[in-house]
Amino acid sequence: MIKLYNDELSGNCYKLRLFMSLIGLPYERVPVNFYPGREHKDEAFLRINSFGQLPVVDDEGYVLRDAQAILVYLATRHDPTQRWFPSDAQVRGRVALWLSVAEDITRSASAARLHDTFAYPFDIKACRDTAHTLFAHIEDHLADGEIEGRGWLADNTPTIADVACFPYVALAPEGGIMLAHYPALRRWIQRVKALPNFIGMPGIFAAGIDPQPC
Ligand SMILES: N[C@@H](CCC(=O)N[C@@H](CS)C(=O)NCC(=O)O)C(=O)O
Repeated sequence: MIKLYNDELSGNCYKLRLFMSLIGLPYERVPVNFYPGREHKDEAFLRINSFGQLPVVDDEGYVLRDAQAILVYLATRHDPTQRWFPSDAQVRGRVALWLSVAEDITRSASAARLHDTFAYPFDIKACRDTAHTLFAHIEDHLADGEIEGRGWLADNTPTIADVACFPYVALAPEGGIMLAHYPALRRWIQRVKALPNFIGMPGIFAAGIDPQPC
């Protein structure tokens, strides 16, 4: 069975928990305490991932790090429908583009959350400014898509691009990045939450039970 080296509060680990839930893939969680334990920097974990970062998966001895890379692997190897990473060349190109944007979101919106929730010494203004620049682009893209009849980032149906970008957009208010000015982005969040087998995480609630809609 697939092992996921996991912290429940990590949005990058959640990307994979969410995706494996969406495709109904069983897995086992190996807890790694990110904060305050810093177990991702322990010698034992550095032997698994010398970058000292979560998440990592181990699929019967095939060890892979990086949430985006892992999404590509899981969708290719374990999704019998092949819907989440379609083989069409142009769709794949767009998925790759949004996987790259997901990494930019991690570097900005996730960093702002780490600053505000765990006191990480990041330049909070720069993190928030970069996140807002990205969110404004995504807002335009999604609003255009709605006019064209496309509700998802890379295609007419959800792909791993949506899964990769979703967590740190939805968690952005925890880093002081409010979503009030991004209505299309908020509608997309609700569409993701309405997917069959959607699961949440601390700070991301299933559709209809948000205590504080953003
Ligand atoms: N590109 C990596 C980034 C992973 C990442 O930043 N993980 C965080 C936890 S959510 C981490 O381990 N940070 C520790 C560090 O970067 O030293 C991915 O997408 O998986």
